[in-house]
Amino acid sequence: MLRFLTAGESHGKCLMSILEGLPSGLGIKKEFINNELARRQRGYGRGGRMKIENDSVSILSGVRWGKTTGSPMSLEIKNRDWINNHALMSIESADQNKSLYITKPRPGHADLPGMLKYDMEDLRNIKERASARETASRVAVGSVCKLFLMEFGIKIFSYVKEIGGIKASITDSDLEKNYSKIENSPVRCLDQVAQKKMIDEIDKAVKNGNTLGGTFKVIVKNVIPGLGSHIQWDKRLDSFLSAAVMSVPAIKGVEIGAGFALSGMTGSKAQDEIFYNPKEQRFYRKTNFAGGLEGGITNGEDIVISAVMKPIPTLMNPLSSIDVKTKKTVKAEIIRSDACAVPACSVVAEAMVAYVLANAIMEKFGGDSIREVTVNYKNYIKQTKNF
Ligand code: EPS
Repeated sequence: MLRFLTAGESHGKCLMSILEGLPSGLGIKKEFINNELARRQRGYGRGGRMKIENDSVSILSGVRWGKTTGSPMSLEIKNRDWINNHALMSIESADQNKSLYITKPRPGHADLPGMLKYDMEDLRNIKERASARETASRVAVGSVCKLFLMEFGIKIFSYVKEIGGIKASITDSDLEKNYSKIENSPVRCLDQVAQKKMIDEIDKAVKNGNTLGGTFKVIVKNVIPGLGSHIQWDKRLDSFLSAAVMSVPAIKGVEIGAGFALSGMTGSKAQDEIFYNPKEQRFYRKTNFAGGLEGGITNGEDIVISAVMKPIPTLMNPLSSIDVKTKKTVKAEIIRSDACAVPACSVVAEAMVAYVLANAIMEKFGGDSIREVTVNYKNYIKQTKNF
């Protein structure tokens, strides 16, 4: 079993993560992790923070001479902005300064429920951890999981479908061929007309002190059939994938395959008929409404997940709130943030999906070294071909 934890505040010294359960012998390339971190930092509509940070990972344990040792990996990402905030973020009680408290919670953020739950008068204690800055750690962990998945030919892609009501018209065919264009798009969108409109919409939101959300899709290719299981509720892989994507800040909905559109289809239209390719000795489908999952088990088709990110709740033109100190109606705190982070969010979702799939592979094939896992994996592939 894999597991990971993250620690760190948005403006603390650093972000930390520990990833445990990877087999030994997996090649780790720091440049790959850093490239994934850079992908997360990009996107039109990001705020001032991304000009300060240049995220890069330090691997503090679990890797020796370029390969995992099987012991927990710890990954550190420094917060460059800590230097501007170290007094505010001090761990010393002598540095406490009540005049620096911020007390006007932003509707939609973790501020108010977090203050009530943790009995905090200063919402900084909540916002520092609730900040989407934490997702840099997840991308670091997810990129290690991606390296693991690559050993089995599994690749993860993502793109933006909609921002602020502007829908892109794109199909998933030729995704790999077109991927460099998606990667180079400031909104991770292949549809040039929609891209221009999305950018205009983001500009408009910035001008009005507003924010925008949107939807994105994560697609996983070269997945084998048989990950996850129907036999128990807590073994269904689609539930883990949904939970992992839902755990990304600001996500309010997740769909697998055709998702909510299935409600309007008849049973005969909504399923993916089964075919067999004797040359490749494998079953396949011509459609993928199921998004690669049937009964909580991968069926060998691409895993397709869509999600909606709500507009970021930190507004430069803030909504009404209550000052928790005075109980008077006020405008919510104005705190530096992003106007739109949907493109970044899709990269974070990729990382979460990578983690869940790496875990599913480890669960099915076990093993303490990459050699052992690979042998088990190959035997299973042989078994499915001789089925
Ligand atoms: C983010 C860092 C944050 C925000 C944003 C994402 O930095 P700062 O708070 O210093 O501006 O830009 O966070 C949020 C959208 C949020 O709701 O907290 C990052 O690294 O992705």
